Amino acid sequence: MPMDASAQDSAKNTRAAFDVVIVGAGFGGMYMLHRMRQLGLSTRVYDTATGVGGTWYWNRYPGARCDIESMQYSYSFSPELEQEWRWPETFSAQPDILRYANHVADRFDLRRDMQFETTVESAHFDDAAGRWTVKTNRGDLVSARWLIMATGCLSTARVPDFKGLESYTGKTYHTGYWPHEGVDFTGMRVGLIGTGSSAIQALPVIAEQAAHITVFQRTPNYSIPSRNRPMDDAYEQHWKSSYREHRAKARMTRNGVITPLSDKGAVEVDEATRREVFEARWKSGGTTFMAAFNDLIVNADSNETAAEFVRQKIRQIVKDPATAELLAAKDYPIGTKRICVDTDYFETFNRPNVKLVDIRNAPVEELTPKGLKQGGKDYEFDAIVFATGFDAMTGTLERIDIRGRDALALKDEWKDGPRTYLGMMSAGFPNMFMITGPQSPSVLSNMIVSIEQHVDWMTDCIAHAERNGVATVEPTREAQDAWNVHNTETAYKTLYPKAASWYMGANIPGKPRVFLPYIGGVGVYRAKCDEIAANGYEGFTMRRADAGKLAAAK
Ligand code: NA7
Repeated sequence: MPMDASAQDSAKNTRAAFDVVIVGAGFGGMYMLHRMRQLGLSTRVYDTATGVGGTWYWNRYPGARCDIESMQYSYSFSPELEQEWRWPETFSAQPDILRYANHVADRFDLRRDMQFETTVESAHFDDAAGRWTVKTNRGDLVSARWLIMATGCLSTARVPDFKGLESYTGKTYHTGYWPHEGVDFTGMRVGLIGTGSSAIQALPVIAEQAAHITVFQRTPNYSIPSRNRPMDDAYEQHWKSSYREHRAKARMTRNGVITPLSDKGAVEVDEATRREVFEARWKSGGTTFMAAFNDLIVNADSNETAAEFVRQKIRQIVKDPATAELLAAKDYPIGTKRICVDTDYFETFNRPNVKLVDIRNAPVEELTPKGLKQGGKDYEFDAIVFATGFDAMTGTLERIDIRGRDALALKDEWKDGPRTYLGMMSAGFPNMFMITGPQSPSVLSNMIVSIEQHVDWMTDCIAHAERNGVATVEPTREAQDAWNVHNTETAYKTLYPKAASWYMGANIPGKPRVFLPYIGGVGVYRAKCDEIAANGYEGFTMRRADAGKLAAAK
């Protein structure tokens, strides 16, 4: 029987040696490959998927859409690409972003160094050789000097460990692993578990098809209408005519997004002004609602004014008062779980075929052959959709058997939470970089801005090492400890730790409760990373092959 292309690749590459191995062919892995080629380094990218796109490859659920504007959620590294690509809507739908990822892969001829349908199972550092040995599920056993984890922040989808899960005989879907051929829910009775961003986007679309849909809500979410619309030519031109200036500005913002910011706190203005400002933001739509005032994530009183504004909107939109009250989040500050952006989410609860079930105090007891049992009641469903989220930021890295110096296991090192320097490297794991790793701005930012910043910084660091005969680069424990303290202290100056969110690891039973991303701001973080590089890679130890140190760690 003829082997398929990937199987042939695997056979060919068993025991190959590369300069660089990249795990993941999403936006991080694609750009890293492009930069490594510019350095003349031989590189191999592995991905479990059949194609590029990462998050946008997997999350194909109905309604999946980016919550950052199209003109800002794109690569900035190629002015030609920037000019030639046209986004059809102000907020891009998943198929358009995946089309863009494929276009980039073709345009920069990336696929020839990529191997799909291949999962990296382990990566072990060989101290004597100063190289990583990488094993895949297809039998590849390759080595590389540099290991780049471009594994994404939300790439390990999670179905809760419900009792009786296997007994259910209907169809099950997770929003993060949606079938490529799509799902037709016409005439079906559907159960939807979860009310995070994915459920909020999927519900209005599924509700249009399904005979009936029951939404099981553990925690209500704050959501702002996206006001998505077809791309306006003048708006597109406004961006394209000065992309360089816009990109430079975005890189120094708090979130990597250019947003009209306020220089006032919500409690500094009178109620009528406050209301007017919130109304204007609600009308223009999107996550910029949280930038209506400059103190919404640090001042509980200010935050409450924004939260109450959204609750009032929900009460106006949702006709049944009891349902509206259930949908109105009250016990955590707005924005401290990622704020959602929707198209007709709250309106969908006015449909006769949609029912909300509050499961906060009465969890799903078990799945049954025909559906599920909750609150002592049996529900029957033809399909159950799990919109139950991810083992965010650390889950994918910890599932790979990563061992550094002296066979140190990453998951043991991180058992009390991730330990990194700048969210890019971890002490004991030389030459292993994590693109948008935990303790970097990552999920609190425009991911593409943060990806490009990490890839460019890592490329400079690798080039510096290659030029200077450096065999290994690794952070010192002191620098790493200081970054961990700084990460936590910065988070606790805000209201974020008050929510039981996936930012805190709270969605996974047993996961340590530590604040995972870095909240100091994209611009501040970039300046810090640049300063560290300019100071001779302060906090990193660079060892030559002869074991001499190039730069003393400070
Ligand atoms: P999220 O935001 O993690 O949402 C998952 C939802 O599933 C959330 O409402 C959870 O409730 C709910 N959930 C999780 N486990 C359970 C159990 N055991 N029972 C009932 N309900 C449960 O994931 P999304 O995919 O929606 O979004 C992830 C990110 O993608 C999003 O933030 C954007 O950045 C894009 P909980 O709130 O934990 O009580």
